[in-house]
Amino acid sequence: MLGRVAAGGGGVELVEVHRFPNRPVRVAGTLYWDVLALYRGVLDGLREAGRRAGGRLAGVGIDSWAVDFGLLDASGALLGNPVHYRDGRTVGVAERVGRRLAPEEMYRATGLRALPFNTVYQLAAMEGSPQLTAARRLLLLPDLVSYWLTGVEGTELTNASTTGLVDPRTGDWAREVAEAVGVDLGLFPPLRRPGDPAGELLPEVLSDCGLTGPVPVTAVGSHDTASAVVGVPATGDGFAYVATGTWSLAGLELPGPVVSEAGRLAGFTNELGVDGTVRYLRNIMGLWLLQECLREWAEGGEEPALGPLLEEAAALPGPGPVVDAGDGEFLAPGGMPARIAAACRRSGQPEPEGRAGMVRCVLDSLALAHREAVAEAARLAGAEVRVVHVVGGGARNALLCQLTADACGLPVVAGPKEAASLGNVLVQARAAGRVRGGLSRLRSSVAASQTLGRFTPRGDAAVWEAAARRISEDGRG
Ligand code: LFR
Repeated sequence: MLGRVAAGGGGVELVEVHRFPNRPVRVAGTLYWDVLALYRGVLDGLREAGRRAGGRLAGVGIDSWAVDFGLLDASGALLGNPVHYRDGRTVGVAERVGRRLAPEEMYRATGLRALPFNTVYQLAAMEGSPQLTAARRLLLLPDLVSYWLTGVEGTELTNASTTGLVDPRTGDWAREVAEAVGVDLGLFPPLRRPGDPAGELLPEVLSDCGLTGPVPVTAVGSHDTASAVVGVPATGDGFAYVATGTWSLAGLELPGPVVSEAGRLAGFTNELGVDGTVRYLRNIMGLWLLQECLREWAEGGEEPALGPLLEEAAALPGPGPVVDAGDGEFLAPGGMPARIAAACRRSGQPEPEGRAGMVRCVLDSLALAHREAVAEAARLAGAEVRVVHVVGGGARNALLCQLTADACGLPVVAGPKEAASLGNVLVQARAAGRVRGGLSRLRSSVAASQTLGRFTPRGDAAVWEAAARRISEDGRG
């Protein structure tokens, strides 16, 4: 993404200059990220951005999904392909780690929900492996890309807060947790915060990409969700957000963590945001459920068109059968329509009918999960919510936005789709002195320059309460 920020921060513009596929690869039973293909995509993108900007870029910021990492040896060489957080290596690991440090204590120290793929569990799954034994450095994915581009190592804090090794109150490592679970914190380079300098593009990168130096790299909210929440175009407080893409991350921005046993049991996490904020949210499976259905329905490598399916789904009465879209049983890839149908049967509901019925079931289930997350976050944090902002790829899905408004019984503001890139660019622009002020200032530039959709709740919220009851005896994982 090439961003342009008007001096004074009046407007922010984004142009997509390059898009590349992110295709994980299964090798000998392990699901890996193809990290060099991703890095090549980054270089191609920088080259194209430079071409359109006359060879000069004022800065670069990097964000990606969280928790995953590369391990380096003493010479700085990557020791293996980073493993995908959806890989099965962490199955049962949280329970094993829980015998060393009780889950209640771990939550009290980190405020982080025990999702199976948290970095701390991935490291525990690797305990004693030759790779971990040889490792001298651990770089989270955006930090790894940053290291390759600049030669400078660092651990960006918002992403570090998803490792399960950070105390959200201090913004520093939770040393007693690391010690109890046997993680060597010396693997992590020093922490840096969004806005901190993170080096300059290396000469070889400049020449490979046809750029004129120096090009500074700035730490941003390198966790995509941290950047996406910066890009929420809220014009006041009292807002909840749903960052929807492969995941739906639904919750509140708070001035500090809420670490309570009730929150732990309800599956809420405290992730660190830009400017010392906390995202109090729940991970919901998100459009992954739909992506996996489409992948399953592909014929000759061709997925069915989503547009007509959404139209048909919108015409169905709803909410129909629903599943718990927060349930970890949907984490792994493969066989999604059958798994969703089985979950409907288990809770005594009919199976969704046909492909449109399945699409509707996924969207009803997501809307329901958004409703529950927003309402429970507000209750647990003692906050009031007057509007829900849907940002990320799902903001383009009008049916999802409308159902979310209906289920929440609140107005939904939809967009921008590229909230994470906007948040990334604005934090860079502020570090460079082009924009001044806090998050509300950055958000007003987004609100002023992006086209947003608005959805008013329809119908009776009681139908959503009834839908919630249909799956509540399943329990929340
Ligand atoms: C969204 C996201 C979520 C995180 C998940 C795994 O892209 O970053 O916030 O829980 O991916 O890293």
